[in-house]
Amino acid sequence: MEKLADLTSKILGMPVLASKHGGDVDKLIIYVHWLMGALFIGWILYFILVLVKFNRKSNPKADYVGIRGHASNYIEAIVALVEGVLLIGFAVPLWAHAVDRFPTAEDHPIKLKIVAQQFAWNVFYPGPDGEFGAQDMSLITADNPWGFDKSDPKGKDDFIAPEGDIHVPVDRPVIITITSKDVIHSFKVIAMRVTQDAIPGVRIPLHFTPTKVGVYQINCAQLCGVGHSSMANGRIHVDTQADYDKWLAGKAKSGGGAQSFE
Ligand SMILES: [Cu+2]
Repeated sequence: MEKLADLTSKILGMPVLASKHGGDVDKLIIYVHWLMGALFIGWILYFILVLVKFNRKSNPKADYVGIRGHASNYIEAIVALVEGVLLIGFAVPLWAHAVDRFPTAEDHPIKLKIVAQQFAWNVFYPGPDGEFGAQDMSLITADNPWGFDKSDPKGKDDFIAPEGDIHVPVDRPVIITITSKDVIHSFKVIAMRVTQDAIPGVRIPLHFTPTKVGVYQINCAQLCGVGHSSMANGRIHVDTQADYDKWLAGKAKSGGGAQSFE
């Protein structure tokens, strides 16, 4: 089954996979394709059967009773059973993983905040201390557009990743809290098999664990305006832990601090 799934993945041209849970997402997609393929063949066979069995030559007179066998009931039951297995066995656990089973402090997750806007991703890092400084809407001014509380010591080392470039270490869970500054956007990283709408006024967390070092594209999956396509310039750089530490240290040296948000 595993080999057949790999082959199907190649036939379907599935995109690069670089996250831990992504394999299960792909499996669900592949199994749904198998079911759809079986239904496609089944309906075509049924169509041919109907053409042959119920044509005018073999049925010159209409039959008011119709089919007496129970084959269709059995087939229907089997299809419903397969659909039930896909739903309960694959889709529900995936959903539970996405919304319920967030990494805990013991998993040492990387925590980020993303604020989408027309047409860019503002990526906030908590800095070496791993904690974000306080934010409050009432603090928003022309020179403090994100409303950071500059008296909060936790915020001193926070920084914003330039040009929507995210750096994360490989094999460590990433939790991103997503919101939007203006319209509805959608944070989508195909390689990580994650998609989450960015909605103004709502902060929604998502999580994934990157498994492959590399650079992956971020897409906006909601048509958000004329510059929508330029949101695809965002990148996730999955680094080795050493490279990530180096990058983080460089950021800390460059000043960091809530001031750098201005
Ligand atoms: Cu967008």
